[in-house]
Amino acid sequence: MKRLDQVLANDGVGAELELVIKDVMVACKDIAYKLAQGELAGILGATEDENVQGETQKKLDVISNDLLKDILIANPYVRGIGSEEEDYTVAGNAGGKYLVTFDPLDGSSNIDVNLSVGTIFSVLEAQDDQSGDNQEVFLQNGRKQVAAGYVLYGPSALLVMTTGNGVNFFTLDRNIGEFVLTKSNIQIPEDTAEFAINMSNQRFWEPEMKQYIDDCLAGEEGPLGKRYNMRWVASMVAEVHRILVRGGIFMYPYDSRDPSKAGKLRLMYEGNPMSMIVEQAGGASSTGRIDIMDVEPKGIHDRVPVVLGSKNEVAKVVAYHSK
Ligand code: AHM
Ligand code: MG
Repeated sequence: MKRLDQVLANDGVGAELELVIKDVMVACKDIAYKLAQGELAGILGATEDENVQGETQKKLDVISNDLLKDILIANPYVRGIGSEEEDYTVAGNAGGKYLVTFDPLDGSSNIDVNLSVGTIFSVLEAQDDQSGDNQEVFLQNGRKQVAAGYVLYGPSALLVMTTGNGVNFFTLDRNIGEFVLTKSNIQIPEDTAEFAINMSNQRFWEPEMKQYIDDCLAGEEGPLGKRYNMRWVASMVAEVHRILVRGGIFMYPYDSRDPSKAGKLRLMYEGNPMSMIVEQAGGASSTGRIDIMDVEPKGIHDRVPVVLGSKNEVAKVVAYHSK
């Protein structure tokens, strides 16, 4: 079986980027081991702090953030990092070529109930010589990503990643402490009859999204002509992983609960990396109106409406928005 470093070398990934990805994995393995220990490691429960998004931080959000931040800012090739749990971007090495953004523990409402969570990361190249504590250097659209991935901490820990050459699955072999290749060249089925959305927000959606979901619920007799199934794990990493394995469509659309926010999910460390993975696996990813990776960020914590998954179903949702 091939190890992650062998696959990266085969894909022609340069030594510097490889060392950045390997450091992300050192932190992720540590997170995986801590999660597996659960209550025994004393890492469950909330802190008394809120992050910049106004969300209460879980102990494990903070621990995971510190693991990733500490190893990455010490990496000579990392100019800086941006994290869901850091108010501002943090400088690494002034000579570093790469910028890493991450959500250290996504789906964190699942931590205390022992359900799936994940780490999401995205790597960009610094385009000029500004320091990594200046967020301007990060403000590039998703097409500029040179690598994107997530680690899903489920019954097994899985790394799913792309460097622009297709999508591979790696499983953490705890006996040797390495991620080994377990599936390559992942392709998302183009059609699906399975959607994932938090239905409790329905009354806050735009009319186009309401109409699409109403038509899904109408089943065979409705305009979409098929009977849909629904899933909602409340963990984007788990939803995207299900879609990579068996197809589907995941949506966290714009809603009017807080008009200052364009959606719940964040562009630079949730929307963009997941979009790169999904597109590299033959799927599609949109705000409902434009491709997520074409959205120009204005701030490191920008939010974005997300519609991603099986290509033909995403195209239907986009068509509802252009009516
Ligand atoms: P988080 O980064 O604070 O964990 O929030 C992101 C998560 C996603 O993983 C998931 O799709 C969504 O929030 C679930 O939201 P909700 O609780 O509204 O269902
Ligand atoms: Mg998140």
